[in-house]
Amino acid sequence: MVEPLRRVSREERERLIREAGLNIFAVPADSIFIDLLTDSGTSAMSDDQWAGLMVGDESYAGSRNFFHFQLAVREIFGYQHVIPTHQGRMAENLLFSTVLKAGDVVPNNIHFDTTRANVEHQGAEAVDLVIDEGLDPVVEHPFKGNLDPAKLERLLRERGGQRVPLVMITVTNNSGGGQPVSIANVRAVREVCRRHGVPLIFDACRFAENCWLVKTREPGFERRSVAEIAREMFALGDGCTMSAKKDGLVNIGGFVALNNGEWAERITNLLILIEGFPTYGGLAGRDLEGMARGLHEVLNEDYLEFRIGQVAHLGEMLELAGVPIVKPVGGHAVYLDAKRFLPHIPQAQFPGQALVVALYREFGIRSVEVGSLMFAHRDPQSGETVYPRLELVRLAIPRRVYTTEHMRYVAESVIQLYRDRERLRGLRLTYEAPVLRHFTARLAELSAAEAAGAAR
Ligand code: P71
Repeated sequence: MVEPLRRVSREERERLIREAGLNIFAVPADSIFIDLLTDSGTSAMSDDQWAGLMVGDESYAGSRNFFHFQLAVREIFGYQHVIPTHQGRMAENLLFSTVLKAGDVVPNNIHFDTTRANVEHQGAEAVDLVIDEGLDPVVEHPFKGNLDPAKLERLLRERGGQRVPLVMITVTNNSGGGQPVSIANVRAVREVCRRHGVPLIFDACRFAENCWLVKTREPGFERRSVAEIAREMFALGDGCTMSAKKDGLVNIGGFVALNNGEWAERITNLLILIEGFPTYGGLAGRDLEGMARGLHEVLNEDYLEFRIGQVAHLGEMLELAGVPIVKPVGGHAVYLDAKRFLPHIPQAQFPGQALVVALYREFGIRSVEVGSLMFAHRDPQSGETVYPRLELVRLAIPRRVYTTEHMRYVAESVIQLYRDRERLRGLRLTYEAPVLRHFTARLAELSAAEAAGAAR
């Protein structure tokens, strides 16, 4: 199947982004030339997956596609109880509303935005414990997604009064630059969890990409298949949540998989109340078939080599031209370091979002901010705004969609923007929602005088 790309004039893009309140989520997709907003749900399905849709069994209960899906998850992840959901955040919501209470603490390498929001929605605290290298865009380390076992040990000791019902590890670590977690690190975290009697749950969105990076970067895994590495990794944990819109290679779908039968039973009861019957979980039978096939396909190593290579190639083109990016390049995206790209714009003026706006206005490319618009928040004690360490712009590459030629266009555009960077100005918010504000925020560009005044 071939999809046409539409070129939109600069005047039209200028008008569209202004009408969108400088929020790229509000620009219609038809008016975007290269869409790197996300790799979530945007991948192209294979011939085999499309064929699978044709054998969808839309029975309310006991659809054959559910059993295919259940078998695939059990084979790949090794967990006994498999609960389908329509996407990842529903898996998170079901898990957290079942096992968390107000005042609990949930550690993670770095919580993704929906994960953090779902933890906080239960009145619990989301704590990020990535290794220090993971918060430095420049330092080279093969596994910058690793969760620091010493920080975890300290947290589990010092928060004696508070419950820690589970520890999470996000593979790959999306908010920290799509960085992988090593098997050695999972083992170390597992050991801390075991000593404290706390279950370990993976956020498995990009598990195949993580396991490919283990195969190519972690000593001792060169000759192991990605499927074997995945089995080894998941055997170290007690369950996972998954948005299959990433490494499930589908446009919609997700699941919770667990070994704990008591948790699974409580989640299933809640699933029936808010999502659907346990053998479809908010999806059509054909969607379950697409996931069953996609979860196996994503482990194909020729595919993974091309996929990770394409992302790395975009990174290399940018790096050669001196554009500041997060190093090393991770699994699903190249992340621009907005702090170094736009040093003249302070974090309070959303340099990442200014870059997102300019990439669309000048070149028709859609990216997403992962920085102060997504993560800055007011400290409840001091009332001061706390800014995230990393101020990034993510160029996420949909799976099996774009060619090298498209990547070259993206690289040339970003390089040109980097040369013209001094012309970019900071932004201010004109509207924000109380949670997950980046999806619906509206902003305005500061005038030259305002920018100078605010920076002072
Ligand atoms: C991504 C997304 C989806 C998204 C989020 C915010 C803005 C634009 C797009 C979703 C994730 C994720 C991780 C590690 C859970 C979810 C939720 N990521 N964990 O990266 O990356 O999954 O979207 O299926 O509900 O663009 P869901």
